[in-house]
Amino acid sequence: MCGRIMDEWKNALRRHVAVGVRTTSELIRLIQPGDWDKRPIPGKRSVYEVAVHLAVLLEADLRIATGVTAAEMADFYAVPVPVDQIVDRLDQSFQYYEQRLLTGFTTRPTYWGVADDSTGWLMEAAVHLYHHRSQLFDYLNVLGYEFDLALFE
Ligand code: NI
Repeated sequence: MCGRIMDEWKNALRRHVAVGVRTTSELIRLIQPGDWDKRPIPGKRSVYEVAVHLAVLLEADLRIATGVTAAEMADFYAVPVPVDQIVDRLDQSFQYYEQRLLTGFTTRPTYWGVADDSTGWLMEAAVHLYHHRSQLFDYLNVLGYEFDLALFE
């Protein structure tokens, strides 16, 4: 692949992930104190759990992509994220993602045996972010939130 095309897809991916992060932050900032523990879909993640999952997944997925163990990921997920730090944690994950997007990284099979290259993992993390942003968007709608947010640019 020639350098210019490489830059094009990296720039495009960074732009779309940045939009996903910004709009996710806007949704998280809307959440009222009494709603964090609600489960709009019974048996599925709470509002808090979806927000924290969104905050860490860009970093988590790229760590998994480097072949870390299940125990290392359990430690990663066990770090508590207080409600008032979720947006900052999301920004931190985006910085982690952006740095690896720009510099590249070496992948190894996941602890459950899936192998992919760095491009595949960067795409996976992006669609994963948008998947859960949609989940949070739906949760807030079900809970009666009214907001006007442009989800795509
Ligand atoms: Ni997920």
